Amino acid sequence: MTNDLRVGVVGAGLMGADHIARITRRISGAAVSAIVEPDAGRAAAAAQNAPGARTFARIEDAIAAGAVDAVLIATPGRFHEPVLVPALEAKLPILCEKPLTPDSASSWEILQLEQKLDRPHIQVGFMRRFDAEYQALRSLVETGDSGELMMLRCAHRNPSVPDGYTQEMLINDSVVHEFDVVPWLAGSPVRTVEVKYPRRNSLSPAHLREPILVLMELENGVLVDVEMNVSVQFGYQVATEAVFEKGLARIGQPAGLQIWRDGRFAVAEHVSFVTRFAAAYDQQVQRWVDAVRSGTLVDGPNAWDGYRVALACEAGVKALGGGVVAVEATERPAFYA
Ligand code: ISE
Repeated sequence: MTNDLRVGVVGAGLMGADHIARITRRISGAAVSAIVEPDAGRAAAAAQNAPGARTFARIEDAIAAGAVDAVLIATPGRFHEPVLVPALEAKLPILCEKPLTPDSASSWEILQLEQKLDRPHIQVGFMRRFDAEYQALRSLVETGDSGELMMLRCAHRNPSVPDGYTQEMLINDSVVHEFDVVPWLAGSPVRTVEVKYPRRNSLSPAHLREPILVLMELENGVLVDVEMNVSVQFGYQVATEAVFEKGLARIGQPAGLQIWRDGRFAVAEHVSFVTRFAAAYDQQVQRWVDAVRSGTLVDGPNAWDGYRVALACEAGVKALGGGVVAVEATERPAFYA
């Protein structure tokens, strides 16, 4: 289609390949025009799902070739900044997978660069905000139908993690999602973070001490606990129970076909975030594409949200070593209102 938004996808690993297939098959108004990936084999494999896309080793080459109208960054977080900078300098709209950058100092630098433009250009890929159940829970909090929210009890469970997954990644790669979605749900920033260690799972990789229990206190007094557990073996589960003055609400329960047979009851469970959040990823990318085409550029978490999350993660990593750690308070610049 002639008027499709020409998206350059940077990174063709698990998430990049998933986004390339998504844009090609399920998103309207956009096409993958460029795949930026230094690994030629990976680039070629991903290109099978993106007819007509050109491949480049560097984002600068794709920009110089005039091959992209917008950029979707799906590399690991430590490679985001070298893509964000040239993309912002070229004034391109960006959807950046989480995290914005790996630390608050580099996220701050990105905010400074973005504020030279006429409006925010970066959306951060915290896809949980596009999950229908999370949205319904947020509406319940906002309407006050069940009274005031008092507590959130969150479970974040992965079946297992790859060898390269470190202790800090429990916070920076996993709880990073709760650091975004909890303030969005509860309408209040995180004030403090604490980490507690239950008995260790003997099935965890030898270098990990987990599961962990992350406790957050929000500025409005809501208390949150997050069971972060990356060796549960049985499947992938992200669930929340919200405790209100007049009731409870639950999201993230197993859904779909229920089977009773041979004296047993079964419902399928997810085994990966790719399927658990597939509909949320679709919504996120479709709304971003629509926003870019309409000139709004961002429809979801922005770079300021990404910066706030980076501050919370820094507190969370410190809290892995013990104690209650405060998250630096900040004032949102008018640019991000
Ligand atoms: C992974 O990077 C994700 O973003 C998933 O949503 C999360 O559940 C997982 O723990 C992370 O490793």
